[in-house]
Amino acid sequence: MIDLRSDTVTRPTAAMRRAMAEAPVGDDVLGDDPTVQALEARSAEILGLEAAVYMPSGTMTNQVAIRTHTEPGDEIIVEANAHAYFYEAGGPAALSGVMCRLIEGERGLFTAAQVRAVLRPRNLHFPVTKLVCVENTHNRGGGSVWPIETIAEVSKVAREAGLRMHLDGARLWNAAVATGIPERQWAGHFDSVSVCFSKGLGAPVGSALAGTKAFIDRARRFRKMFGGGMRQSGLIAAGALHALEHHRARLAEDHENARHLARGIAGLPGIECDPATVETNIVAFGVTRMPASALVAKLKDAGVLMLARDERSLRAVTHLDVSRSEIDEAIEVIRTCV
Ligand code: TLP
Repeated sequence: MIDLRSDTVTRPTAAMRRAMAEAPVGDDVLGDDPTVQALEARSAEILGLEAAVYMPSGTMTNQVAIRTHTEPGDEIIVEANAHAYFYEAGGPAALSGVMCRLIEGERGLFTAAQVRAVLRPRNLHFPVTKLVCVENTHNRGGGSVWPIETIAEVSKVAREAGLRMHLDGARLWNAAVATGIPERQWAGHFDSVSVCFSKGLGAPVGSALAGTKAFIDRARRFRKMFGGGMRQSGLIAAGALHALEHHRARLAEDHENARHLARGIAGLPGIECDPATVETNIVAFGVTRMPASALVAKLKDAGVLMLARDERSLRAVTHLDVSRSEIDEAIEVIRTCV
């Protein structure tokens, strides 16, 4: 099977497994795991923020961030297709008791003017707005990358209004490689940043939430409350540390493979794909002659796995477990199926 469903499907490499097997560990809830501590310190350093905390998933880092920034009854501003709103099982309502004020973005990206348009005056009728969430790269936007100037403008409007800024940077590594703008420069516009090790970086488990030391101290309490306190988690953190040092630069290969795939399927009958929109490792494309689920089933029978985004579009994600020749094979399979 050529698995293009997600970059989450990658399996640890032999070198990563060795690093995991050899990692020194301890009880992390008791503050004793040196490998988790090393991963947290390295993550904070790469992001240029004071502190970081390791968690089991990107969903947990986003939801703990929202809980840490807010109180029940508050409001957060979030894009309508953002993972934290769209794919996290109602977490903001269930776990933080907050209201979501939605902005409709363009491929997931919105403007400072759109934020300004939803700011509320202080008035006893209104919820108190606390947070603006940004996702970079944007998953449902098709791996789109924000112009850093736009983030700076959004951040300026948010700060002037006394709002905090959270970045869902599950794929911030991809944005950094695609633009040459280092992670810390993006992170500098935010109060909290979530990053994932289990997507393009290829580690088996985990994400980190970073921010000021005071913010991360408070977030640790919510991680415990949400059930994310882990014990000898150095075993999995070692995979993440290995990925941070060895798998960031190679994301450029995934981006090149994604563009290659897009060029290969653009113009096929019943496929709507604009290679110019492929900025990182996600290829989102439309299908016009059959329902997306029907194409997904045909592709699966022919040995290629992809996910339907809705009934009119699919997503293919490149990652370190698919080679250029497998992308060529996938293009041929798609050609046959359509
Ligand atoms: N995204 C997954 C699915 O949940 C859709 C995927 O296959 O792409 N933020 C962003 C931007 C994400 O894309 C994801 C995962 C998460 C957060 C959540 O990470 P996990 O799966 O670790 O909870």
